[in-house]
Amino acid sequence: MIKHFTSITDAPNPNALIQRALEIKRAVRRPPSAVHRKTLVLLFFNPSLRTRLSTEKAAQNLGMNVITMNADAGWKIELEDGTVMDGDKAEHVREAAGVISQYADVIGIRSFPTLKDRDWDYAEVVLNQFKKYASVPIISLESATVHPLQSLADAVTIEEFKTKPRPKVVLTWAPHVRALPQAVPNSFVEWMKTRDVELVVTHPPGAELAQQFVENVRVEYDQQGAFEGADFIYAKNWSSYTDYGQIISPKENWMVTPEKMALTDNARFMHCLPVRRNVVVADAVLDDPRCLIFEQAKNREVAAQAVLEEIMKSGN
Ligand code: SN0
Repeated sequence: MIKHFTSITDAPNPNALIQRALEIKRAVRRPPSAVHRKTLVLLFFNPSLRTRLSTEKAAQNLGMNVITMNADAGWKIELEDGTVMDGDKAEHVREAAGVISQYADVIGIRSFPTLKDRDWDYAEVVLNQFKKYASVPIISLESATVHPLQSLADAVTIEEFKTKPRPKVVLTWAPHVRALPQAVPNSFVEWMKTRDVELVVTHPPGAELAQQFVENVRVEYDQQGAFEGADFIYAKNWSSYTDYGQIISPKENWMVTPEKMALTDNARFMHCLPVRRNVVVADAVLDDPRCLIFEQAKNREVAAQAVLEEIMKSGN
C-alpha cells in the first residue's frame, strides 16, 4: 500500500515495485478496472521531456485520463501560510491544491530547487504544501531534492542488465556548464542502498552530497580508482551542496571517456538524460552499444505504471 510517492520512504517495499515494473514490462497491458477512468493531473513548474511523456503513457496504459499543465507561466502561487497576499502571488497553494483535487485522483508535481536557499529547498516546501493541501495522493515528478521515478527506473534497469549477483555500481560526478540539482544523485544513492550492489560514489572535493543521503556510503575522490572493476557507471553532474548551488570546477577533467570506461569490468554506462555530449560524457561512450540510456528512458514508463497502479490499489 502506498499513499504518496515523493521519495523512497513512501514505498514500504521498493523491491516489490521494481519486480512489479518488470512484470508489467513482460505482461500484456490490460487496464485494471479500479484504475480505469481515474484522472491524473500533472503540474510542471519546470520543463520535462521523459517524465512528462513516460508518466502520461503509463497512465494511458492503465486507462486513466491525463491532464498536463505547464504551471510555470501561469499564476504565481503563494506557498507560505499566513501571508498577506498583497504582492505578485495571485493564488495560495491551499486553494490551488484544493481545486486541482476536485478534478484529479492523483496529482504529479515537478518543482526544481531554487539552488539559492538550501534550507528552503531541502524542506521540500512546494511538494509538502501540495501534500498538505491536496486531498488526493501526490507523485513527485522530480522535486527539489529527489527524483524517485527516475531512480525506480534506474533500479529496474540495473536489475535487468546485471550479470553478477552483486554488481559494482559507481555513481560519478561529471562536469557541466550550468548549476544542476542534487535530486538525481541523492535519489539514486537512496535507492541503491536498498539493493544488493557494491555502491561507490566518486566526485571531486567540494561535491559532497548531503549527509542524510551518503551516510554509510563509500565515497572516493579518485575517479579512476573508483572505476576499476565497475559493472555500471552512472554519470551525473550536480552543483555544490556545501557551497550551495555553485558550479564545481575541479582541476582534473571528470568527463567520462572511453579510456576511463576501459578501467571497468566492461561496464554499462548510464545517465538519466538530458546529457551534454562531450562535456559530461564523450560521444564514443554514449554511442557504444553498452550504453543504457534508452533502456533507462524506456523503464520510466513501467516505473510510473507500477507506482500509479499501487497508489490506485490503495483505494485512493
Ligand atoms: C535536470 C537535473 O536534475 O539535473 C533534470 C534531470 C532529470 N537536468 C537539467 O536540468 C539539465 C539542463 C541542461 O541545461 O543541461
